[in-house]
Amino acid sequence: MDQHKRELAETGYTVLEDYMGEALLSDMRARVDELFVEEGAAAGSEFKTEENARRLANLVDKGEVFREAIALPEMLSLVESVLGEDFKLSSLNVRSANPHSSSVQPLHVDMGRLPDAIGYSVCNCVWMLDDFTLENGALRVIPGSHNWGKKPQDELSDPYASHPKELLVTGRAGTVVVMNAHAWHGGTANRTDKERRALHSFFCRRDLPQQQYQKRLLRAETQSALTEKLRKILAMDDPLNDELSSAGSGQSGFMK
Ligand SMILES: O=C(O)CCC(=O)C(=O)O
Repeated sequence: MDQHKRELAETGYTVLEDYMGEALLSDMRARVDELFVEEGAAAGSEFKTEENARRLANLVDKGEVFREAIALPEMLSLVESVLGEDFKLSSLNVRSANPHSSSVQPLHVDMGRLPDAIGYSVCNCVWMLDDFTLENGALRVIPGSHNWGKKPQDELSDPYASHPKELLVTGRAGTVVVMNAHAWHGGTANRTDKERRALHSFFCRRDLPQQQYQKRLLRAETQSALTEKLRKILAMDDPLNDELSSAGSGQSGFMK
């Protein structure tokens, strides 16, 4: 774990190979596929839709398998190494890059945020539900860019273009990438005939609004069954979060 923390601190991301285990992976895939069918054209609408990708949102409310995933200790300890102990889940979504989708996401930092006087404020975990390959829309990241203090849209003439320093993060389904989300990153084109599914567990520092205000989105029966640990991760009992998140100001543009 120390090695992962070092990598995350130095390069801005670290890869936990086969972290999910077979049961969690197959349960999550099954639930994701079921939700895409159930929700049809409305899928992702609590958050946003994206050309060339299908999305699901508000997943804490939509399956035990998702609640299990966001409480896994190694992942949380890596998130804590970026954000400090006062962090919370900001949103839990799926993004599935469509087959034959030629377009890439622009290089971006999540929520358009730069590190501030307190430190880092955003951290994203990308759960590979399919193998990420050089062809199917793997995540690209620019190592070290979390410490540049700059946004790609202010620095690059074309944030969609490939960058000389970018690396493609490939891996087997079941692998999880923990990423300091101030690092410049984005999804790439899927040139295959199969979808590329990923779960994003996105965390932020306590003083920021949640991207999806959990207290408003979770059904009463989901809320009443949450463990203490989950209540903390979701900031269910934090008046500051109610103040910050109830206005919905955590939603942002095209990406996170
Ligand atoms: O799904 C991916 O590979 C990355 C997506 C991403 O960076 C985003 O939607 O903000």
